[in-house]
Amino acid sequence: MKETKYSICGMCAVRCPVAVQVEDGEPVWIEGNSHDGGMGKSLCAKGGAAFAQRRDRQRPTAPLLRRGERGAGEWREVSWDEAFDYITSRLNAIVAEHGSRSIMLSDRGGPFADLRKAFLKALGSPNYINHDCTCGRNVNHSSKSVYGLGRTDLAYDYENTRHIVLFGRNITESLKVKEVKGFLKGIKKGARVTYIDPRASVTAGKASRYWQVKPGTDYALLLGIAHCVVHNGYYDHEFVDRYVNGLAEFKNFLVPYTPEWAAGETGIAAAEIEAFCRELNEDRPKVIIHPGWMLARYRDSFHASRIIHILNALMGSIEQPGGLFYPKGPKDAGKSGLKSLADLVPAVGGERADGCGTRYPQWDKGAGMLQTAFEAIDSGEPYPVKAYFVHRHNPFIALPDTRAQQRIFDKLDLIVAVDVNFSETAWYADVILPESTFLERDSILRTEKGLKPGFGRRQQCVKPLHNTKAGWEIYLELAKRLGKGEYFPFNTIEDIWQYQLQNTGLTVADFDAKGFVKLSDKAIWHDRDKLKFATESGKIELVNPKWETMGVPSLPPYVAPDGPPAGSFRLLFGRTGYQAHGQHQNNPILNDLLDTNRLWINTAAAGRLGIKDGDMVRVANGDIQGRIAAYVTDLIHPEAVFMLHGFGTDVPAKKRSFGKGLADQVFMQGKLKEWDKAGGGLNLAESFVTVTRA
Ligand SMILES: Nc1nc2c(c(=O)[nH]1)N[C@H]1C(S)=C(S)[C@@H](COP(=O)(O)OP(=O)(O)OC[C@H]3O[C@@H](n4cnc5c(=O)[nH]c(N)nc54)[C@H](O)[C@@H]3O)O[C@H]1N2
Ligand SMILES: Nc1nc2c(c(=O)[nH]1)N[C@H]1C(S)=C(S)[C@@H](COP(=O)(O)OP(=O)(O)OC[C@H]3O[C@@H](n4cnc5c(=O)[nH]c(N)nc54)[C@H](O)[C@@H]3O)O[C@H]1N2
Ligand code: SF4
Ligand SMILES: [Mo]
Repeated sequence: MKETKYSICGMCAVRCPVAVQVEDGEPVWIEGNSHDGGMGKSLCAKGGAAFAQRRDRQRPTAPLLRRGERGAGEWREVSWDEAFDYITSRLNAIVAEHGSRSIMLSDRGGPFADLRKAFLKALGSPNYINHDCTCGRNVNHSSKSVYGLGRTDLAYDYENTRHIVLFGRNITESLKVKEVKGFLKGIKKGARVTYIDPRASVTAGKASRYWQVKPGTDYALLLGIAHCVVHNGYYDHEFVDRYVNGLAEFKNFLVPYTPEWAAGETGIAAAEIEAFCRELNEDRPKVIIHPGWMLARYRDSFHASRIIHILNALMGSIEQPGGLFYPKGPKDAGKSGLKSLADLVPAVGGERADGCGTRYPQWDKGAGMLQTAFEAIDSGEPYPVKAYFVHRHNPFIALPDTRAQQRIFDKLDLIVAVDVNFSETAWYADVILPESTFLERDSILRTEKGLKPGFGRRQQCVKPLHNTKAGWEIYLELAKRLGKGEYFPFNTIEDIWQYQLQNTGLTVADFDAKGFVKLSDKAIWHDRDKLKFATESGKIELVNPKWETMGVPSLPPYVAPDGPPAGSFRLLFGRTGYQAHGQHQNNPILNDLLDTNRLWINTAAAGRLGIKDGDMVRVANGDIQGRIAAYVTDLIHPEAVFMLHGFGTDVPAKKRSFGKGLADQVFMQGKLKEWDKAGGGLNLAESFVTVTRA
């Protein structure tokens, strides 16, 4: 018998809606869930490789307990019962000695994190942290300082826009299926695209204007653009008069930052900057200037991003078709939201180990900050952290300087990794709990914000092939064994779903037809005359007094980045459409498409070093070095070299990818301790390497 099951892809953190055809208990076809118009039947290459992930045996297929030294890769397969017993007894001992706050959990954030937050809260720890210190933290915090809203509280209407401006937002490769489709539709309808990146990615190939900016100078470029916009009055005067605070101060601050000045810093000609600004003036308010996602990787990224948030406001593009809009939630549709699992558990007070809200008053407590939590593990201050759950997170490659991390992890008494793969971090853990692949598991329901808000369901499409469990089963069982079962009165996923739906008037069966439920038939737009922002003034704050009192200046002067030392290059990195970080390099299908990375190096720079396209080169930073093939090209700025992230694994169990290509993060020595002081994002792009012929 053939049936179609609607679910949510898990091959990357975008989590697209999918339709899976199942025949006699086996998955036979997967495509986008076409009930979702933006998605259609499209899927990316990674989603298409989901069945191969399920079948792959080079991944943990049963709970594993470490036998040898940490990282030695000697494991003993155990029953779930034994794994749970081991974790419970270790945790009980740790809590008895160090208190419940000594437990920490980090994960990949997102719509299913509620359960893990509830779990940790039930254990009495405030130390839940997500992955965002190396992802969108600077962009998020800068958005808070301008609008009082988080990064994801504004979304983009690409399809109906006139101009899309992308600062290193490689939208066609670092992709979300629905977003890239909207982007391509926008281009088809005539939108201009300005793409700014020291490296010409695939997205540069879709752009009407490409600027090969000098790496690390976005803040200068943005100040030049803002100068031109403000001093020529190229902005939406009505919107600005109504909603924006601090324009006069901003204008004054911008005086020295002329386009001519910016040209000197960035390498982009003043006439080009001026022509671009005139276009913005023609195209507004249907303009989208993406505040960057991974733009957040330089020491001044918070401020670069902050200017982008400000420019969007100056364009008047907020809550505007063809511009930015508020993704609406259930409340905006006059409906109740899903009940939170974390609300079942009493609040946990006290200082967080990572210092968010205390040592770092400006940083969001909800997401935490992993590198300062690592400092706490290292120093035992403000209190000891001894047990670490790593759920769907791979800090050894997501954060820089793996060696420095290992030294810190050695101070932990217990490391539990919940993963579908042998991640580099799981390989160093004490226990690996294998989660079932997304095709094989249910998850808690999620809220889907948007112009038409709704709820979505990931459901089990097929049974697990191996001795694996769903996350919800793992955490409920652990909570019970740790004496916290009272908070989770559920036995099945249906029990959880019913609890989540309690106030919504919906039933679980309502998800069967399409996999999601919409709470509004038509797009919801707020009245543009009555917009509210979550800052203290209720306005968009070009100068934010609250952030200033927390030690973050709104408009700091520009400081040029350090150039590479003689003979060195700035190490840049990024993604390909075939891979999600370091997750799928060993996936049989995706490995077949691309099994290694190469080092992009500028033609002239390579010529000086006697390096030809395809030559093996040696890349080094201090005592860290490795060999990789060179890709000699004009498509990268002469000051930088570039490699795809996620390759070069040192986990031998991943036989297809082991040792292939180079890992960028190992070259970022010392960078675990260097971050944007305002926003907290780690300075991933502030490392230099030497390159020589091998
Ligand atoms: N040097 C360098 N560092 C970077 C980046 C970079 O480009 N270069 N990118 C940064 C960015 S933007 C981000 S978001 C982070 C990402 O860093 P992470 O969030 O750590 O990366 P992911 O690849 O999303 O996956 C983390 C882990 O989840 C596991 N996983 C996948 N599916 C499942 C599942 O269904 N269940 C469970 N339990 N586990 C699963 C994967 O096997 C992987 O080990 O890295 C950041 N760090
Ligand atoms: N296929 C695929 N899609 C993904 C992901 C994935 O792993 N694989 N990850 C998802 C995640 S978690 C995220 S955060 C997003 C990330 O989305 P993006 O931020 O778009 O991702 P990246 O590919 O890391 O980086 C984009 C570009 O930044 C450029 N860059 C480097 N330095 C500078 C600079 O000084 N100025 C400017 N303007 N650009 C610079 C790099 O050359 C690179 O081409 O992608 C998401 N989508
Ligand atoms: S972008 Fe691709 S891998 Fe990621 S959720 Fe969507 S289909 Fe799956
Ligand atoms: Mo990310």
